[in-house]
Amino acid sequence: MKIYFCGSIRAGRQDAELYGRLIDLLKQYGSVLTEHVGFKELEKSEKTLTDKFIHDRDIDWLKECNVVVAEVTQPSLGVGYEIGRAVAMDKKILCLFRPSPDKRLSAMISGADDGSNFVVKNYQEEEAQQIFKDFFS
Ligand code: 6IA
Repeated sequence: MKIYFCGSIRAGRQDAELYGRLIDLLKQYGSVLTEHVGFKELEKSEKTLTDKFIHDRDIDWLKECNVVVAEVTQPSLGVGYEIGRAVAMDKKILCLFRPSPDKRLSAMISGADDGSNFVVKNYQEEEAQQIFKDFFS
């Protein structure tokens, strides 16, 4: 099982540590191709890569993966783009959103939920383990 994890990078790193913990949970189910999304020091390790290299490498990984898991609470153009490309590739997709009074998920994500191939879950972090268990079973 190859898992492509999406989370905000240039759109803001406030959830980076949470991404790291979710990636650790996901490793029980397969290999996570995009583990760097949860690295706190990402800016340093990826600094020498061109944007074209990052884009083309990520699209190759997206083609290669079996499932996409996206943390969508912090809105990110890159994550939205990856989800759209993944839909076009017929990938199975799980989007995770932490509701709060000041955040509303885009209708283009919440409205894409079809209950099977594209699943959107409102969650709190402690529920992630059970959500992954259900999604991967
Ligand atoms: O628009 P954003 O930057 O928030 O897009 C984030 C999403 O795009 C993530 O899910 C990643 O899969 C992908 N992505 C964007 N930038 C990178 C990157 N390096 N390395 C890998 N994946 C990326 C940027 C490094 C830079 C801050 C020095």
